[in-house]
Amino acid sequence: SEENYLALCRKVLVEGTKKEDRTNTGTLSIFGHQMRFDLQEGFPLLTTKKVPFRLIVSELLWIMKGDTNIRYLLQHNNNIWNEWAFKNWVESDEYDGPDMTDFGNRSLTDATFKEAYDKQMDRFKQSILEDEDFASKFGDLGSVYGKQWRSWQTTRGDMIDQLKEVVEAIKNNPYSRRHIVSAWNPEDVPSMALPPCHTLFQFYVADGKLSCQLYQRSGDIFLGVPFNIASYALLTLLIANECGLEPGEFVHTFGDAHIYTNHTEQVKTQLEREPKALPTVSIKEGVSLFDVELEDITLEHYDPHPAIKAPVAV
Ligand code: THF
Repeated sequence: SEENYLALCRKVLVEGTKKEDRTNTGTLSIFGHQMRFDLQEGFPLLTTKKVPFRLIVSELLWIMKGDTNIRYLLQHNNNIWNEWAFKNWVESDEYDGPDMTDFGNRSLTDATFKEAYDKQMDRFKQSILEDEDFASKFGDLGSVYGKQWRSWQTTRGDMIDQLKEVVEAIKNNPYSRRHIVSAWNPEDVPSMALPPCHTLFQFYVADGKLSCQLYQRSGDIFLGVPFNIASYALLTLLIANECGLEPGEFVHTFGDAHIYTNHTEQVKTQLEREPKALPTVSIKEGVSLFDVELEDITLEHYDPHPAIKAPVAV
């Protein structure tokens, strides 16, 4: 239940080690943790702050389509991957605006810079949406989840559609212990801006129920993890639906689980709140996993506490 998430927050605030990180923000961090969510109890979208469910759905559908270009996300008003594509552009020869080095940190501390950054980011988004060539050049994030899940490149030169294969295997050989999808491709990692945080996941069938376990190498507890729980819970619902199974549990296993130091006040605010009843998610009758669209997925009875804003570390 949501209590598992709140317990993780408390644990990291109390026991976490101060640790420098790639983004120079600083974190409180622990290594190795596991949470379980029974999907029969309701849909695990946090209620102690409002989590924007439509962004979770559009991101998951984007990945499931095998898309790696932020254009689809922008068309659905989803800005969560913008910074990564923006980085490609401002570091390229084609970029002609003011210097954007270390834009993530500078836009937090320097108001004048923030204005310039916002202007360039708006220009970037506009170009991605309006200019197809620009989008294919700078909107593509490379070998991220969509690529690894749907078209893993083999050394033989062909592709593996891991998502399709795992669904077929769950249907044909449900009790197999090999229902694995890996996003971690050691050959691609050195050239990636952000190597996959969701390294690998596995499905498990027992008593007519489908469970899923994710190994997350690195988890941004305040901003990313609420998205990640809901995203893999939704994926489990969609695959269970496709395979004629009931949803079982989502098991969330972590490597480095951390709270960014500029999120600690927000976490404390959230911990003062009382969790409410979990919402439910319904999927339109008869829709197949590979054709599902945003409007086929409905969130019901979601009555969260207000959103809590926090800056994302880049
Ligand atoms: N980088 C970092 N530092 N943390 C992450 O969680 C993360 N992700 C993805 C890629 N890089 C990451 C992107 N996922 C938000 C949520 C998920 C993200 C990125 C950003 C976010 O800012 N959420 C806000 C709402 C945003 C909005 O409304 O537009 C929130 O309050 O929840 C790991 O998946």
